[in-house]
Amino acid sequence: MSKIISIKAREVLDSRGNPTVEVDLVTEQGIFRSMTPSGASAGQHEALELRDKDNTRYFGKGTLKAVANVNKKIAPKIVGLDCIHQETIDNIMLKLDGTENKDKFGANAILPVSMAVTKAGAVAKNLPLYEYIGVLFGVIPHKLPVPMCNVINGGKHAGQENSIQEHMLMPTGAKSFSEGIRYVSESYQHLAKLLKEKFGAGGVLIGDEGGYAPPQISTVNERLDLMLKAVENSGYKDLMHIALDPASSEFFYDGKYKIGNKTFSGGEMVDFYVDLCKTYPIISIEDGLAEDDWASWVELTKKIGTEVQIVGDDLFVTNTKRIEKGIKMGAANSVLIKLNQIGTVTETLNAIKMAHDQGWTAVVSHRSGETEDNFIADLVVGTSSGQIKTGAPARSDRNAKYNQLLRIEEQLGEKAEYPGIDFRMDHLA
Ligand code: 2PG
Ligand code: MG
Repeated sequence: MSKIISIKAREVLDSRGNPTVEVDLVTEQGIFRSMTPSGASAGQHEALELRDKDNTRYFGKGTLKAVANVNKKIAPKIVGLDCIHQETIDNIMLKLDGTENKDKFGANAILPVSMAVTKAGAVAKNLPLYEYIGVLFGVIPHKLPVPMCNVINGGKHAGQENSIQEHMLMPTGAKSFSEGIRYVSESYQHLAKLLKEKFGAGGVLIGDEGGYAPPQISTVNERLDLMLKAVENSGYKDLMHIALDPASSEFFYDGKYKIGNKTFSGGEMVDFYVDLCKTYPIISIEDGLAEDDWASWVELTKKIGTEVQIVGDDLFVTNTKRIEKGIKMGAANSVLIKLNQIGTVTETLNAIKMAHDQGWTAVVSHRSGETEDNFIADLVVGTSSGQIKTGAPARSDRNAKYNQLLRIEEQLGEKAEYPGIDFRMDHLA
């Protein structure tokens, strides 16, 4: 038995300086701490993030209600249980909440408890966290992910309107995770050099996810040209691909998409991506279409889904009901995975399973508002998902995850595998 002795939540700050919920869960084996991240370009169908709405504190974004829900309502029902029963504990919290969207407690109250239970369970079983997640998920983990590193930030993460949100490098030609993250880091430094030469110090403003957010350029072509130049200057030409997350629900108004001062119908948006993929080595597009524009998703997947990974984030919100619908319609071929979109570890694992069972990929992701909690690094290895997006290789809220992956790679030693360019093919291996 590894009984949960106590659970205590408190309000702490995330990477944007907004309040979030931290939980300390105590067993005889120690204190297990987890924190909830928070999105800016959040999907409308996500589980509820409970905010106090008391405008005298943190502009109404306080999390004292969520904290109280953990301390007063969740903890009394969970303390005394054995932490190795992840699914049972998650189900108890779901039942106590009793709503479809975690409206009563808030996903930001439920999730840190759920993650802390997983961390305690791993220690109770004397396993590293990724291996324990592997046990819960049903794989023997040895696969490191190909990182998607957001080196140019746009959209809401950079204070820009009607612009593509994330421009990411994927080191597909590297031989290992550590080599890949080095390629990206060196390219990121070269990119800073190019931006400084072009625009001076104002060119290297940083966005929410640690990437540059140069206000002087706004078109996706200019951004991608600079990224490719930086990659070339680093000596990694042909060893990197590009992934995009336009987060297009943010520039979708009354059935039309607006980028800069150009307006696109769903069909025109699809053609825009088809053309862009002809010009640049793009291998993954997330949220190219808006969260309820299912028909355009189907069209994009039909047109380029064989060559390009089509990832649903706001579309699926890590929710098996929406993923199931997407699978039936052929609306994508990949699911973005964010724990706090759904609110428990068990439901997150089920979402990944559903994707993998269909031969779809799953991309484990951070939020734009992050914390020092590096749980997702173990999650991506523990589920053999093979891809993680967690920002630029800069800022400790982002590098906390990359650094944990470096440690896991070291621990796995000879057994560690890195899928490289085969990240879509062998995610079931
Ligand atoms: C996204 C995420 C993370 P946010 O859109 O994929 O990059 O952004 O957390 O703001 O929703
Ligand atoms: Mg997204």
